[in-house]
Amino acid sequence: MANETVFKRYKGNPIVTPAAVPRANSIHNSAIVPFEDGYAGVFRVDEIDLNFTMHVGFSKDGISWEIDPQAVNLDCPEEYLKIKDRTYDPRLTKIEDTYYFTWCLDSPQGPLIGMATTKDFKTFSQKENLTLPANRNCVIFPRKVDGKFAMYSRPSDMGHTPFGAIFYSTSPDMVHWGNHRFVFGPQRSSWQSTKVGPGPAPIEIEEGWLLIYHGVWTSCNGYIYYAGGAILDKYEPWKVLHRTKDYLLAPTEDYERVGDVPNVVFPSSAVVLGDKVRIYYGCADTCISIAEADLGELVDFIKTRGVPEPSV
Ligand code: BMA
Repeated sequence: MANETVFKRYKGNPIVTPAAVPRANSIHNSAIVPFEDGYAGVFRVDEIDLNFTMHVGFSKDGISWEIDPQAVNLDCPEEYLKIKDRTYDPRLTKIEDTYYFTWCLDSPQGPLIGMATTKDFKTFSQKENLTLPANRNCVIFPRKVDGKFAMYSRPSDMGHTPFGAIFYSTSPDMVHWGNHRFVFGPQRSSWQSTKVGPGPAPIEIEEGWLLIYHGVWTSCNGYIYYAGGAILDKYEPWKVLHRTKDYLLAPTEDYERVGDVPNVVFPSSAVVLGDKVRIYYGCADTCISIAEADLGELVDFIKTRGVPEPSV
């Protein structure tokens, strides 16, 4: 094990492996939230035909999971929206009593972001797509900002996008989105020099919004994925207040280094547990692990190990 900063890995990692779902080739970048007296999640499963599907799971402690062997069944009002292609990298945000569940859909016109809502993780009602192609990452804020729903997303291209920056958008109704604003992009000479994208939904803290994100650089052997952190202005969340120069987590463990896509830590959910924050992250596109940080230490780390803007 090497170079732990503020996040400490759980000793029992990985917590979810392909053995959890009969048809899984791999199970990784997934969405987890507190639910009733435990946790619920929507898991990305790359099945043994390499179609990518999403499966609901439940857990009492957030560590041992029961995952549905069947893919999630979305109640879809319109033939046009029906999912016929790969779905992946789900995210979840709770606003009031509703869970908003987003995913990336590999449509023939390029990747875009789909969305459904649920209250009970039994029935899911699919809504309008949140973005045009091409966009591969989207997280919804847990409350309205200045009276509007808000999201961070990462416009992309048709393939394994060699660029990527985070944008902020707002909507009065979760259907019509606008006010698209650049938030931050890659940084030269660093682990985040190729692209960055939002990870878990932003967490509201005293100083503003805490965003854990992924940053990628291109080694001579391909992409390497890291986790970083930023604090954004509470009222104008496109304004960066602080952003990590040093990564929060790097792929150093065997289960992060070896897998279908080697050298990946991909944070996709965060849960605040008292004064701690736990992240769930995909490992090498094969399994899921957790790591925890003291929330105060994490905020201090991001504030004191910052990188100057503007990014390049
Ligand atoms: C995500 C997805 C994955 C990819 C990954 C690294 O954005 O596109 O399919 O392998 O990044 O986990």
